[in-house]
Amino acid sequence: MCLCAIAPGLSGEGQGVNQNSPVAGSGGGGLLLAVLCGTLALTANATPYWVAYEGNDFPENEGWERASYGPPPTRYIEDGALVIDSLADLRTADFYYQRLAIDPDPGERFVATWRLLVSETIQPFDVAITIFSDDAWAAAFKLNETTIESVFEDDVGTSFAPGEFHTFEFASDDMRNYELRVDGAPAFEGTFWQGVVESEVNWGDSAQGAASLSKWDYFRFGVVPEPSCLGLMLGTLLLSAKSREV
Ligand SMILES: [Ca+2]
Ligand SMILES: [Ca+2]
Repeated sequence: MCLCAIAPGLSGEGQGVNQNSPVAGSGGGGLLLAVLCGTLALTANATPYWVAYEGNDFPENEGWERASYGPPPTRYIEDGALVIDSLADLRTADFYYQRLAIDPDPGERFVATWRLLVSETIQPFDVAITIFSDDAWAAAFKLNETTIESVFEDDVGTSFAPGEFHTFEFASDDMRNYELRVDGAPAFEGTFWQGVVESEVNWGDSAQGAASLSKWDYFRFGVVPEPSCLGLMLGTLLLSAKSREV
């Protein structure tokens, strides 16, 4: 199996982006060795923005690109979650990606958050999430029933209880360093790896040679104001309101 071969899809317009608000959105991916080097036209993306897939329909119906290799998995929507069941065939990979400019500007933060249950995995890992910055720095995570690990770093990861959904939140101010929280608590920090693929977010069954049963309650990403900036803005607003009162 080759998780490190996770690379972006072959077609590329980003779409389904909901600007300005953490609401609903869209996504799709590729499993080829990274051969695309910024030659695809990207959708201009004013920041902040927010894209949210909520598991109520298949991702390709909500603006995500789909990359599927080998026999298609069994997929269905269950209780507002997308179920991807590839246990029947190790050759299957099936994942979803958006290609668009994703980086935060100064004073902003890139965030990706997903709620996921990996019920079963054949081979150590099959499910993965990859984030490629606009200048091709990459962070990727592979998950199984009990573990999330950084793909491009050694011994960076954490474990969690099996058999239940967990919430993961990835955040980066500079697309070089990141922090990852699990169920709201800080789990680990890490650094991006210099790759060759630009401007993509993908998630799903990302490996051929491995199989899994995963349930995706949601996958959301976007750029939001940094908490400190938000506080500063609010403070300024309060001060100006107070000065008007005087
Ligand atoms: Ca697979
Ligand atoms: Ca959901």
